[in-house]
Amino acid sequence: MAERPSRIQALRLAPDRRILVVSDIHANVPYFEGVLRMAGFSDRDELIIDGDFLEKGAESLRTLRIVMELCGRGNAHAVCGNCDNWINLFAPDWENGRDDFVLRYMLWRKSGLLWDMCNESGVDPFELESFSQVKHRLREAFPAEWDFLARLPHAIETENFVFAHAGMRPDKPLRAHTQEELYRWDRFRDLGWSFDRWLIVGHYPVVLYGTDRVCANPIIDRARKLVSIDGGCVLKDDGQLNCLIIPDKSSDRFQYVAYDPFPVRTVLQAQPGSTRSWYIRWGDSRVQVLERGEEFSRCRHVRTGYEMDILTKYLFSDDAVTDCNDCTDYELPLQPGDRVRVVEETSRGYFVKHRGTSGWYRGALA
Ligand SMILES: [Mn+2]
Repeated sequence: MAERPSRIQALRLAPDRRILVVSDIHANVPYFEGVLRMAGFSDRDELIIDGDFLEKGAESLRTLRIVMELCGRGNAHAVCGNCDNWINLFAPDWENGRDDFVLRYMLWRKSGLLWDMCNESGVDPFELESFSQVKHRLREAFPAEWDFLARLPHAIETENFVFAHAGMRPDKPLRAHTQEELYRWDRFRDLGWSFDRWLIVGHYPVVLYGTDRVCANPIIDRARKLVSIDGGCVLKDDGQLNCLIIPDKSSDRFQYVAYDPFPVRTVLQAQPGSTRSWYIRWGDSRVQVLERGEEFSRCRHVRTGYEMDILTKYLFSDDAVTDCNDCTDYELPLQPGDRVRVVEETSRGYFVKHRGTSGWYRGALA
């Protein structure tokens, strides 16, 4: 794949304005609207949309138009993530062999920007001869949308901050980065790099950095000036959309709010919290089913041998060895009066979130 130069946008901000940062909206309009409401977003704030506002969720084209509308007002600024880079379909060095791959992706997902554009414009990808025809029809049908995507920067910089979707190299000037070096890093935090200016990234759900428990809140690493904010919106059943709040362009006294749609209830009994737990997660989710039950199944995590009961509906297949949804047996330490967000209600208690951390609560809720 070609190494494409990046576009970097330098942003001059007025003092005394909050900077709100959201990433990885992934076409989830209710979460996006929910988190902006919680943050009290208004014309007096700046909003950075730190990449991956498209794909995976239900409403890519609608999300794009909302982002375009916000950016058109002047106080919102979007960064291109790896899921937003559709304009590269029309790059001179685009390899036509990749068209097939894109078409297969579209037909498999049955959602996403190209799918939505086909639906709205009445283009049937099966009727045209090649994907090349499809994409050129879509380009003609949605000029404003493609123009917006073509102008998206791959990073936004201010005096004290860099907003890039996935990461950057500390040893290279920002403007010398390729697109991929800004929007495609896995486990970026594990590289151990530190930065002179604060680097704010999304892309890699923060929950995946956990080992024995699951927390979706932003990870703020003061020593390395690195903040990871992807709360796993759309990708995780118990995920959330985080909004990092920078109080002013020269402040690093960060706060955040997080949106998820789960009902909030009140804990009635104290629970000590587990001393031993495990988190089975995406990419490392192969389990052996020891005993399959209707609601829960006893499973052994193949790589570690750790055994736990997993909701049977979280198992991906009926096979004896299968992958499963992200899950944990962690029991949260809770006090009466604690407010929790209920993700699952089962015969063995509630799977809840407390301050961003997911786990089981075996008692009663008001
Ligand atoms: Mn991404």
